[in-house]
Amino acid sequence: MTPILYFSRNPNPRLAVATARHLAAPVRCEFAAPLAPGQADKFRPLNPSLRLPILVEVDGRSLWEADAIACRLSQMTGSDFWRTGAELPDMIRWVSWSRDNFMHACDMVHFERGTKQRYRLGELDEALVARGLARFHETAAILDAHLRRHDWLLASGLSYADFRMAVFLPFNDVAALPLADYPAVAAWHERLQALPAWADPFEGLDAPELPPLLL
Ligand SMILES: N[C@@H](CCC(=O)N[C@@H](CS)C(=O)NCC(=O)O)C(=O)O
Repeated sequence: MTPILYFSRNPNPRLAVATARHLAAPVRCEFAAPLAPGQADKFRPLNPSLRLPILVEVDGRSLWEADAIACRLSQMTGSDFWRTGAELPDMIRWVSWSRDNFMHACDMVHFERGTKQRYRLGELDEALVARGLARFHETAAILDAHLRRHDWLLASGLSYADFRMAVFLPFNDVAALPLADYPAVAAWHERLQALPAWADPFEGLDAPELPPLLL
């Protein structure tokens, strides 16, 4: 028996699959669509919010939230990708900051230009895009200042905090965030893209493409 990591190609499940593959974690990645008709009965006991990623352990216990799953995958593989020692507070600082700041700003814009258009969730709201872009500029400036002095968020090197912070950047063909205005952020994302698990976490997996954008 092998733990199962349920995923789709959307940002948070992509993050979990990238983490699993970066760590060579002993999990089987299985495509899922808990919000699709007829799927709720199977997935509600695994995650009551019907969102991905979900990790189901061999004893049947399930864990949801990409951050919690990344922590578990690091435990499973004995990796310090999720730090356990002196740098743990610093890692949590960046994970936490990203959720309310840089990642949140990216999410606001990506939701309008990407998710809403893929899943027919309503018309693009330019006022929300403008608010997201304003937040992006505020927070990218802070991130850029840090990354001008460091290759990765933590002093000792790559960690899960980098993956979490960058979760929406592989979707920038759609979100069109002005990354080039922040050269250190752009260079940091280039470094991430050089990691095969980040560049193409779905390689070899059976995973339908995301629905096309509404034109
Ligand atoms: N806070 C959750 C967010 C989970 C979430 O919103 N997942 C979205 C994708 S980003 C989802 O399940 N969408 C439906 C799907 O992909 O089928 C996490 O970090 O894992």
